[in-house]
Amino acid sequence: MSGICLAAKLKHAGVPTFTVLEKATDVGGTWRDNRYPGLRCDVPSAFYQYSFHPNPDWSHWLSSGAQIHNYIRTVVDDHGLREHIQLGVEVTCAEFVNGVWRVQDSTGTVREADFLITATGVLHHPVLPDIPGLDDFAGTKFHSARWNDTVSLADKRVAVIGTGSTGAQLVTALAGRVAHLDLFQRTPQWILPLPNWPTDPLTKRLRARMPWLMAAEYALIKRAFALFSTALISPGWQRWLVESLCRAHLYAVRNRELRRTLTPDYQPGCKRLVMSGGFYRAVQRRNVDVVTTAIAHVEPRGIVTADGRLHEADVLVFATGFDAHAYLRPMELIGPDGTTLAEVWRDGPRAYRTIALPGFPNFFMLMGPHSPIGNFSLVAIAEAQSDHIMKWISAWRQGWFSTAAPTAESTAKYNTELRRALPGTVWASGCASWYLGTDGSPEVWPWTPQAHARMLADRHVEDFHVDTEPSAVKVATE
Ligand code: N01
Repeated sequence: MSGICLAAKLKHAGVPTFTVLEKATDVGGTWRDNRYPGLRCDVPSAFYQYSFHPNPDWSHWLSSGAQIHNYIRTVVDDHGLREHIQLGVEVTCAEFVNGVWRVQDSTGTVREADFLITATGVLHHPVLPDIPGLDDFAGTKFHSARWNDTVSLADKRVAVIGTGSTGAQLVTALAGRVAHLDLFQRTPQWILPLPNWPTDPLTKRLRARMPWLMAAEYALIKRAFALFSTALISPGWQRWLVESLCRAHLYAVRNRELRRTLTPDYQPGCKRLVMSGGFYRAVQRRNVDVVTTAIAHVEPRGIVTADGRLHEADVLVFATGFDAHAYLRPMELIGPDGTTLAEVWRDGPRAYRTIALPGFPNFFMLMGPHSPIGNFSLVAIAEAQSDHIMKWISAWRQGWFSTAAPTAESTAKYNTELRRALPGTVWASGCASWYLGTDGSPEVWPWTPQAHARMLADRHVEDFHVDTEPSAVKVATE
């Protein structure tokens, strides 16, 4: 999603030579990889889209993953990006040598580039649980992000492990389609009721005829989500409102014991808030059990919990999330002085203003460390970061510099301010989540998304080591 965003901006700016390298055989990133039943984006489609490519035809207020994937493919075609994309190319290493990035793929082929930009996503590497006996299971098992379409789930006993956004969407979609469903819940989740409805044909026609209507819709939802994000970064009435809505929603669960089982003991938003209008209905079905006893091991017939009970299953689905901190990995980056990314990030991923790294010239990241990823539209974040990167590329094309990288001092200063703000956020209020780094500190943006956009509106050249030498030659030959 973010790579295509930047590619479109490069194309619009008339940059003649750029290449997008993609290891898979199709574009779409997370919307290509995730195909599980019930997958929807919980950010409204009128906002979860590129502002430069509004789509009047979204079928729903919250669209399906398949529809978003198709939208991204359409953007690729409509903006003439296909010719710039090389599919099936997995980058293994990139090294900055003699003023250029030498980018090596898994076949050993090397491409040279003046700028290297990574758009490798945050939730990319599925995590499988470390449960004894998993390999002994006689049925079918797979991770939610590697959905197995060859297995028919009707009339099957399905066990779902995990109750994050994925688990909630999966259970809502599967409950009515399978013989029996066991949901293994280690920690309950707060669920904000978010309704979904189809877009009526009149709205689609109005959107298509009046683009300003779509722009207004985009701006309105963006504002609402920005307001929501303040609930996450500081205490106040917004946080109280979110908590009240979640607590009231719990009363959709009629059975007191089940309601108690589903009630978290941490603040809403501490773990990534789940948005669902149907999850509580699904778990109250006769054929669904919420299992809270810890999983002891797996045996051929199913899952055995710590109380010795066997929960028989034909299919095991791991909705157990992703390694959110493996930015860019296993790719290796090597700076001009031989410093590697592995060395720089030994204590966790740190960046300058979410987009750059000291010691790595002409290198930028989309969705880099501490990008605002808490329940906001990542498309809007990708656009703000892409616009910023385009400012640097445009300055380079005008011959203003040859290489630029943030200074270690400016990066340290930014990270000090960031770390000072993190303890006040809801993510640091006491729960385990994928937002937390290995040091237990949240690896997310502790201010508003507007503050992120404002920060990136300027290049802050004073924070960079800027080399002005040989650029003019390159521009003359471009
Ligand atoms: O993963 P998660 P996800 N035994 O990490 C449990 C985005 N997203 O795929 O809480 C038992 O949130 C774990 O339990 P616990 C969104 O940003 C967006 O659901 O650690 N359980 C947890 O319940 C989201 O946050 C959409 O105790 C185990 C679950 O697995 C992110 O993706 C849709 C376990 C993992 O939850 C990731 O969501 C879907 C074990 N060994 C996803 N290991 C949109 O709509 C883990 N768990 C935009």
